[in-house]
Amino acid sequence: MNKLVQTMRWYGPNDPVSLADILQAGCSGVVSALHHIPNGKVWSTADIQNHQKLIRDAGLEWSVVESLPVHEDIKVRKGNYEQYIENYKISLANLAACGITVITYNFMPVLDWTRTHLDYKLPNGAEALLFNKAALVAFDVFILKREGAAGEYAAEELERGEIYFNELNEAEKLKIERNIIAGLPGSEESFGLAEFLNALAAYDGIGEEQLFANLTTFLAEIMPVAEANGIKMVIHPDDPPYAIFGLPRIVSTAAQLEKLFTKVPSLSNGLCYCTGSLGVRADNDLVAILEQFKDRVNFVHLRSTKRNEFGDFFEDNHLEGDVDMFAVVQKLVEIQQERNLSIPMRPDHGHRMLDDLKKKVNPGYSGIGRLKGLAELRGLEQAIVRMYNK
Ligand code: DNO
Repeated sequence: MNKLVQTMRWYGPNDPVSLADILQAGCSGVVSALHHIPNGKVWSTADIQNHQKLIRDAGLEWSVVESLPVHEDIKVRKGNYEQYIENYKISLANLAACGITVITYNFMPVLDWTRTHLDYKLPNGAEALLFNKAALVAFDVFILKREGAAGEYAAEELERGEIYFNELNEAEKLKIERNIIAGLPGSEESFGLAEFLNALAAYDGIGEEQLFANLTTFLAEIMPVAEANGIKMVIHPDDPPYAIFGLPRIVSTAAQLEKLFTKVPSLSNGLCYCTGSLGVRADNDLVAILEQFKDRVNFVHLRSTKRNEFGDFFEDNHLEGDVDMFAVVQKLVEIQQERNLSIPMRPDHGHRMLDDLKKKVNPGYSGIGRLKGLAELRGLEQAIVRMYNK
């Protein structure tokens, strides 16, 4: 039976988790990117091949690109966007020439994924990533002092944000600021307060409809290159899956995905199905989303979050939290048989635990926590496959 291709994200030679570690974790591939190349520049065949060789020499395959970043100029369709789109097409063709055809990207304005706390202590002493709504409001309204921010929150949210802010000392304020805007691993951008306000201002006058138009125009432009080269573009959902900082969000719900795939129906327009991002919303039915878009799911991030009534969520154990991981993996097992292929999967994030508590780690990407997540997911899939084979 077809089974998920087990991979881990590798940030390149400076990643504290080595390729040898990833191999020992039982992976056959890695998910990686050329992080040293500035956003918008071409990924040359030589650069791709060098990176690919490092991975192959370690006994692994470069299974998926995560991410080929979309320059902000493309998202707002201003400035040098035409050049950046041309460069994007060349990078795609170069990747395909090297045999790499699953390409992850996102269309989140300004910030890639966002968390307020990177060291949320769990009862067992391990640390998880947390999104605390009150901390976000505190930052937005009282630290960043974004114009109009206060008016965008409900009275209770604002009150909780203010209480939260009043209890912070200067060091804590700075830490929250850094966590939110200095750039989490994988984000290609990093901001200070003034720069961040400027970046937000680039979206003045750009609402959901305009951003959607910019995404679908971009896709229409690159689809011929993707199709000609057998490439599957996979869009990563918004994380968190709702508007923050007054910015438009267009990849958060099943309805938005439906709209996207209706507008650009090519099967090269695919989805990076991320349970951790989509699962933050109680109104996202994860199994139904998989079923609905099964022909387009060409990469999978498996992770679970636990939300509360205030809009906070933390990253739970992979098989716990709000995501029904059994049901998700069961559906994935079925889809892989139907489509007769194996879909690359990575355990998305993991707790900082055991020896990793004493080491420098990329938040969310410590070796041991991801190893634990991967091992649990692998066992879950194997058990389901055995049930089908009975
Ligand atoms: C976070 C990741 C994201 C993701 C990008 C894809 O852990 O899931 O950074 O790679 O949004 O473009």
